[in-house]
Amino acid sequence: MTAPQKPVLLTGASGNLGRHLARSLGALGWKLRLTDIVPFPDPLPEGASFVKADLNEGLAIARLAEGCGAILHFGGVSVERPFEEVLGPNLRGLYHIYEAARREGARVIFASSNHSIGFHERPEGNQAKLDFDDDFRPDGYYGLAKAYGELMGRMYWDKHGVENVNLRIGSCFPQPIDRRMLSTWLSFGDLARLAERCVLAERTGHAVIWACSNNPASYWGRDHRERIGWAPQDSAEPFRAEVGHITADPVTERYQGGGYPAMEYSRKTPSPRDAFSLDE
Ligand code: 15L
Repeated sequence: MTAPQKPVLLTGASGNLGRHLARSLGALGWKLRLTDIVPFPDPLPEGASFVKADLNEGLAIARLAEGCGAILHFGGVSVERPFEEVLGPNLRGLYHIYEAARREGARVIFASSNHSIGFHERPEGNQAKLDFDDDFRPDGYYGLAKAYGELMGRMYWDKHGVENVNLRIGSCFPQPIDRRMLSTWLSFGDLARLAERCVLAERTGHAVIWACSNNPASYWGRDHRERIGWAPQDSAEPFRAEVGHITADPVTERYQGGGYPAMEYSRKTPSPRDAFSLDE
């Protein structure tokens, strides 16, 4: 079992994914510094500490990151919310994370989301899958903040050499619960193995990973998984018979982001497949 030499900071530790990572990485003997704006609800894994902190507070984040070799940034608002609620934790908070990483020479592993590209249409038949370097098409303020986070990673890599891996997480739940998740599902096991590789990989540079399991119905293609040394082991396919239903909403069913593009949607007709074309 390999553990990183320096402590690893995990933000959003009290959230669903954070709790799972704390348990899995703690069990590997990693020295974890956990933080969240709400108390950690579980018994602390051996070797872990918890400090309550607000991502809006730069000094608190800087102190938490002291001596860390990597930051698993899973904190912030995790669903679509009004702009003002996203602004502090997801935009200013991210700046605090990257400034701390720059000072420490730490790598950032950023929990981005499929909602940074959620307005891409779902590929049908033999239509091309989406690659890591296709355009962002955020499907709301939350997805927009994730795209901003990925671009912040690119800027800190270009300007300061801060390494970062951006995980475009699909749907990380105990099991897929609707048809879309046959494409987007990420198992907890695959997430933990991915986080482990992101921290332990020798070099990452600025990288983007489609964080979904080995789903035959995936919408997503090329990314940097080989550089990280990660291959998903689970698949949504065995759940197909259990998740038959599709929604009645054409906007939800058209786009990769599912229900998010449909929130507050006010167009009369869909935007063109190519974002820069005129309406068809
Ligand atoms: C996300 O980014 C959310 O955090 C999660 O709650 C799900 O909505 C997921 O995306 C998804 O797209 O299924």
